[in-house]
Amino acid sequence: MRNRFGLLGAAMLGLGVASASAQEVARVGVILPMTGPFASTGKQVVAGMRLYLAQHGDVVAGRRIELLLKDDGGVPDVTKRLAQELVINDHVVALGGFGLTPLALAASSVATQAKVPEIVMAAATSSITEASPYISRTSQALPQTVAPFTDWCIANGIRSVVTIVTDYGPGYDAEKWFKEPFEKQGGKVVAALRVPVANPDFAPFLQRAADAKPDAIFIFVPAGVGAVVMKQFAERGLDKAGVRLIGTGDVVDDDLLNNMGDVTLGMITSQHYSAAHDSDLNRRFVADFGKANEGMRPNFMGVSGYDGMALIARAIARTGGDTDGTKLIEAMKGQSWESPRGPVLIDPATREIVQNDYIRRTERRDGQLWNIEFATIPMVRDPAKAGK
Ligand code: VNL
Repeated sequence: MRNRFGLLGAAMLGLGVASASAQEVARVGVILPMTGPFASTGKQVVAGMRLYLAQHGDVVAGRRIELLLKDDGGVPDVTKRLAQELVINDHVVALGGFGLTPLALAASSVATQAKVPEIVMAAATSSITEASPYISRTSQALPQTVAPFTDWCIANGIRSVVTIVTDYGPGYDAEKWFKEPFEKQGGKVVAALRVPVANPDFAPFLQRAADAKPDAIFIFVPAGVGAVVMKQFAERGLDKAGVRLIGTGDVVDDDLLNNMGDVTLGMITSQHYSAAHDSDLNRRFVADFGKANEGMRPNFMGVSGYDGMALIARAIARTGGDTDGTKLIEAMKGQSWESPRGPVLIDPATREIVQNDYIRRTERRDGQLWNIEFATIPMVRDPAKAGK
């Protein structure tokens, strides 16, 4: 008996040592709102990250990637504390997630001081990547989505617009990057309305906008909020009254779109990802994402989590398994690959994602609602950083 245990013990010890040296763990700290009003974003991003590892394997250059998921509930002070704990106690090699702009900004000083890459996979205010030289992004910068859309509006006879945005960073970006290029091309923003972040009631804003009788109402709200907008738009009878609503894809995000109903039919939006994107890679992404998540459809947050994980894995591969934070962020610069959204590139100068913008129309196909891409503006750089 003794002998057998002795042998077994030695064998286990031997195995343990061998696997530890062959595959050292590289932990990635993932901080997301998994509870509260933005939980849909947290759920999407982490599902995307996990799917990437499931499809590609979790060992890269001899490092086994392990995700440590933390819920910040959407509270910036909590995000910062969790980032500190993950860096100091868990020795994470990178931080990922960041569901909202204030949350991404809250962690930026931790990334800078600890020299640990912070990969933003949801938040979209342009200035975020300028908050730390250790920040890169796989979601979007709002101006990337909005500025090209104004060209489409002008080309399609829209001349007067009321903008409605959520009253914080990405909303200000959307408002500004609609107004400036639109007016430069002869359009006019006749009113710019801002709706509170917490418990928003869109009805009075939609009514005010409609009363101004613009050619269209342009709207930005963060992911997870669009269903309320569309419900209140329909309740006021504004769709039946012929009021034209256009916006960023955040309003008709794929996670919620199918339950929004016919009010969305024909809506034109601009964004970098639709689950209906026509590529083999995307069809496989959507199918595998659904299989792993009880039929959930990926939205632009899901694909950003997937690509955020891709970026971290590609950087570890490029350094040959060296997880020094400064080497990792360097190794992220200039990376390019095919994403389920289309081609993407990490701009080496700004660490910002460069990607296609698509103009889409919401349509019913086979009984389901989809955002069908019908025009592509290729490889858009964040115009807010041009010439900086
Ligand atoms: C932000 C921007 C958040 C766009 C979003 O969804 C979004 C942000 C939560 O920067 O806070 O769709």
